[in-house]
Amino acid sequence: MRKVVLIGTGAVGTAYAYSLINQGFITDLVLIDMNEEKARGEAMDLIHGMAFASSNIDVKHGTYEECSNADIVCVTAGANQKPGETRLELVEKNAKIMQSITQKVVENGFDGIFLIASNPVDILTHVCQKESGFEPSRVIGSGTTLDTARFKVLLGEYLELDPRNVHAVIIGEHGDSELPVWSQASIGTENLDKVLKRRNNPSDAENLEQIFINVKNAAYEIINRKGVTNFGIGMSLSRITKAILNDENSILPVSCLLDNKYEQHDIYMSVPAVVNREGIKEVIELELLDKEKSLFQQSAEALKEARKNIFK
Ligand code: 6V0
Repeated sequence: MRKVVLIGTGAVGTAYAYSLINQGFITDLVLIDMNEEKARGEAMDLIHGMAFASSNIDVKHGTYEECSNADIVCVTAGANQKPGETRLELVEKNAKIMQSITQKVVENGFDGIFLIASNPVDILTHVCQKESGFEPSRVIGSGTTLDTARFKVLLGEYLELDPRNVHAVIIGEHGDSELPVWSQASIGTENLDKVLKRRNNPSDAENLEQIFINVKNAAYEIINRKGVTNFGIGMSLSRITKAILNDENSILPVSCLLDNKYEQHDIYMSVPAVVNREGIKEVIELELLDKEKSLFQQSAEALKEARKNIFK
């Protein structure tokens, strides 16, 4: 059995559920929402798609009791950004929601891996870890998996290459203070700098900087147009879920607890980490340039400032 319990059946949760059932690597999916009828309706809708699914998945709406034998509990509940609102501005209302959800999940005997998407995801993942008392390796935030996906796609488009051949990562806060690790970016097996030297295009530096700005502002641009972002994050969450359930040892930029890594202590931020059946197997410490280190430090400071009323 590979069972996922999803808490929060809004735009993000349902995109995740839809992505999961289309990929067919789970056996059981339970939907929970404070709006029980919404969870029920979403489950009904997904169940009807089973006639066309690649494998039979037991989909239903349910209660927190379903967490007792779940492999993964994914939390996508909480308020989302309104146009112009930053992720960090959601912190106080969503921290309370995260605390109460975590308590209910743990009270019901959950012993698997928490996967958190609710924003601000770095802080809320830490709230979940503290509230649950779980070892940090079993409490993972989606972090900059989505931002990194956007980065790879936009770089791939610019260089006219398959995004899967773009190896580049966004680290730090999933939000306005995130940063690209240009120094470690590679295309195929070649360092990006070498590729750029060969291209010898004087506009590259400026265009690449604009690509990062577009990545950073993607959520705002999407929300201004459609009100929410959901498909990209839904697919990012199912990618992380697959890495866990298939014991893949995949390197993904997820939000994880940094303790004596990147000169940080007791803070959840995104960096590349090895993800497998146990959760976070290893936090990878990249060799950053001084400039990148300083931006990472600024990102940590922004998160600490935003969480100061949450962790006193
Ligand atoms: P939405 O569509 O309003 O859905 C939220 C759902 O949560 C609703 O169905 C609510 O009824 C439910 N809910 C609220 N409180 C509770 C509770 N206490 N218990 C159970 N259910 C509850 O929001 P949307 O799905 O757009 O966003 C959900 C969260 O994901 C927000 O915090 C977003 O900011 C965040 N996102 C995170 C992303 C990431 O990359 N990590 C990306 C996009 C959005």
